[in-house]
Amino acid sequence: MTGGWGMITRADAMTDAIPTRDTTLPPDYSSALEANALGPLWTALHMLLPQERVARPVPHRWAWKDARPLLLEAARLVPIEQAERRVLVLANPGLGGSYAITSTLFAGLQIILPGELAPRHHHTPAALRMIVEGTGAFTTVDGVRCDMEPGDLIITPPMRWHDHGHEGTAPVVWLDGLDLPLVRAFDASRASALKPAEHPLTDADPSLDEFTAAGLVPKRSRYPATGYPMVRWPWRTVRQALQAMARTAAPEATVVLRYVDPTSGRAPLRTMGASAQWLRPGERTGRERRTASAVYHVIEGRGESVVGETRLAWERGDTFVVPPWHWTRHVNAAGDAPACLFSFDDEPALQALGLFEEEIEP
Ligand code: 1HN
Repeated sequence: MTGGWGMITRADAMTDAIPTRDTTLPPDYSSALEANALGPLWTALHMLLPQERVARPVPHRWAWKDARPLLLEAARLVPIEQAERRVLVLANPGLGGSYAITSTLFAGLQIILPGELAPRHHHTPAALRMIVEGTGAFTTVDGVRCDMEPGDLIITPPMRWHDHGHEGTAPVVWLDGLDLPLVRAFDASRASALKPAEHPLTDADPSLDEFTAAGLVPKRSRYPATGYPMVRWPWRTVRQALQAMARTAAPEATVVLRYVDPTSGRAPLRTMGASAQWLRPGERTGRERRTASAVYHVIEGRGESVVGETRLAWERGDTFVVPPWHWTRHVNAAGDAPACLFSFDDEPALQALGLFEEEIEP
């Protein structure tokens, strides 16, 4: 860990510890620095500013077939009253047990049983949910009832009250995505005290009655003005849109739709963006890399993605992570069926900070 110029290794660059001792200096001087909460920058500069980007999170895939029985077991072992939210955290193996799938993003799989209520709370981190399995559950966001169907995207923006309920007959599972590690880096993470789940004030959400066609937005909304006019993007409509685009796209073109606030065209949340990709039967995409990190979830089909040096095979229900600046391509392994990938990322945060870059190979 110590050493002078040019001796900082990649391993050093992967840790947060700053070498505070320069072994070429008199020990008394180093001790005096430490005693005064001072440290030499020159032993750490190459670690703080490596010549190549270094990402601590590694590419990884969480298989649905492994996670599903463990979620069902959690539902048996852990009462919802005790858990508040019954979530298994997707912990990136490169991040040493932190509650993070990348340095900025959190992902977890949440299970709720019929009849259960997850109480109302709100918090400073933004959250989104991608429904994985089951029907009959709903989430209430600021009084707006959002039904959960597999493949739906639902957001809970910062400080919006939300709770979850389940009126169906079988367990429901969804993928939670939050900007929690980023918010924690600002020491800005905070939640409210709990309240009981509320009876929804509406029986629909704006995606069902006010944003039903692209290019049209209501002149006046019947929903409260919260700054987040759309909170749910039903998979039914997203799939139709992807399929229509795939029909006319050039064979070499990628078929990707971005989820946006339809009134502004901006990402659904300030910190997180989301996309849905359609991979035609047998399609192999070109390679792309970005400074944003992304979490992918397989809504439909099977295939594999090559992320940096790592090959990740996937099928429906699997989740995998693409760390920043890793060349990535996706392959639909099936010759006769499309594959659909949902992803969320921290691109809006990087854009806001002037740190977003991407490269797309032809
Ligand atoms: C949270 O509030 C939810 O509201 C899910 O369902 C996952 C992970 C970390 C912190 C808060 C929810 C969460 C979370």
